[in-house]
Amino acid sequence: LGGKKVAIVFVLGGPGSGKGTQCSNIVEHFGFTHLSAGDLLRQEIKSGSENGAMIDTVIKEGKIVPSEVTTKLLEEAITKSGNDKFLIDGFPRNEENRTTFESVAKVSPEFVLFFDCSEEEMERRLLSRNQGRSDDNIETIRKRFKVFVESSLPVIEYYESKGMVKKINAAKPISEVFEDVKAIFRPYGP
Ligand code: UP5
Ligand code: MG
Repeated sequence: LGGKKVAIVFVLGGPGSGKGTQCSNIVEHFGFTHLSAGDLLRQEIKSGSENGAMIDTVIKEGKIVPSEVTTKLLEEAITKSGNDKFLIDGFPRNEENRTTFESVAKVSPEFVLFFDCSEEEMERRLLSRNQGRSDDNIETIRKRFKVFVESSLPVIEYYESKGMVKKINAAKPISEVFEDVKAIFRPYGP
């Protein structure tokens, strides 16, 4: 990050657990900059970059984009930003994402916010979202759940073993989840 000193919170949880929704709330109240890895990748597709077609295919399959691609997008966004506190939403999604980011950014997160929610509830939310996402269909949703359990949960377990995870019950209504989130962020707020 070119020597830039930053505070990072990784916001993790299954597809549809409410990461994006709660990150918007945190930004409003606590002055963080929200970087959704998924949004950055979708922007790459739209911009017609050389990786766009590959990213599009990977997302439709519910798989994980190569670490160096996502890490570079995050690094650029952090460097460009005038802020020094970031919510990184939906990344790292596997152990390779984690180690790649660590070695490039040379920073470990303040903590990991983990939104815990049942697949049944997440599926309901994703199927009623209606924002035209290419991965919000039942076939891709099932693949996303499988990848989450097999590849992303181990990352959360890694941070858990270091005592760095703050787990939130994300199955409650949005405002109730945010009450629990606020209690965690209060020490970091303005
Ligand atoms: N909603 C939210 N909270 C609710 C609540 N408490 N009660 C009732 N409804 C609630 O919420 C989803 C929907 O639920 C919304 O309609 C919301 O109103 C409602 P949202 O806040 O959007 O949930 P979020 O967890 O952000 O769900 P999202 O679908 O974005 O999660 P994913 O992790 O699946 O998606 P992401 O964009 O991070 O990644 C997409 C794909 O990109 C991945 O599958 C992967 O292929 C690729 N990717 C990578 O390869 N690498 C990366 O590092 C990141 C992504
Ligand atoms: Mg999201």
